[in-house]
Amino acid sequence: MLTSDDVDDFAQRLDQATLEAQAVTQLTTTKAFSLAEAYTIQRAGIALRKLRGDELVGLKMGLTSRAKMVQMKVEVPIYGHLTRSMILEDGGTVLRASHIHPRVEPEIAFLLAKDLEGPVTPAQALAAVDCCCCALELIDSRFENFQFTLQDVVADNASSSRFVLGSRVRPRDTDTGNLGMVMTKNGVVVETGSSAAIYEHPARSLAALANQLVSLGEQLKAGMIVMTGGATAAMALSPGDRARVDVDGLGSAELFVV
Ligand code: OOG
Ligand code: MG
Repeated sequence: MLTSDDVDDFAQRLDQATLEAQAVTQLTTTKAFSLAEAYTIQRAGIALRKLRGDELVGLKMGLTSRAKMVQMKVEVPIYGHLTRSMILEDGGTVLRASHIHPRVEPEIAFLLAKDLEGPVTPAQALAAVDCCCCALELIDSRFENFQFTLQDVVADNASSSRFVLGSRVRPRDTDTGNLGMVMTKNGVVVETGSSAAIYEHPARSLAALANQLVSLGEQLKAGMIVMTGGATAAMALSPGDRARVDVDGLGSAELFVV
């Protein structure tokens, strides 16, 4: 079992790694910990961001598609916290030097009109949605070689770094269940897929998040953004790259790396 000093130490280590863009060794090689403890470390890390004036704007699901589970060799869906400083406007630029080994993945995001409390079915979860949009998530594991165990990646806030929401929002009754998704790098198609890859349906990912939060004392609130998880494997980025996602009926989102 971790002591509260262990939790603080691990959260600080990951926070420093983020601020300095320096990879660290997986935490679990220092001391084993449970999944519940991993989420405690994650929340401690978010508390450190809040001390710097950052604020919670939403939550994300991760490892909800087979492609992501296979790529990362972790087969359990997880969630993380999204803060205001992670928002990048559509077409915005990120510095390669501020990241360790950035990757980008195509996603569907929901904006909530109402508080959402589990247990809920996907249909009930959708009733709390205001609108949906396409999104890109920039992930940047704080661990060496982008390798981690389930506990490590949860402690590391599910590798969150930045995210871009597409500007074309669609109403909640838009069926996001099987939309074609194309991700390009510098105009060249790198990944193609369907939103069906996201936990069978992005709404199912949203419901799973609400249901997971029940036992953890956290809530999905009206106004929050929920990223439902990458539909394909993530794509590595280098300076000069332009990454873009196009989703059937939802438009596009893009970002640049310098
Ligand atoms: C973990 C985060 C996964 C997703 O959409 O599947 C994730 C990782 O791949 O580093 O955000
Ligand atoms: Mg993601």
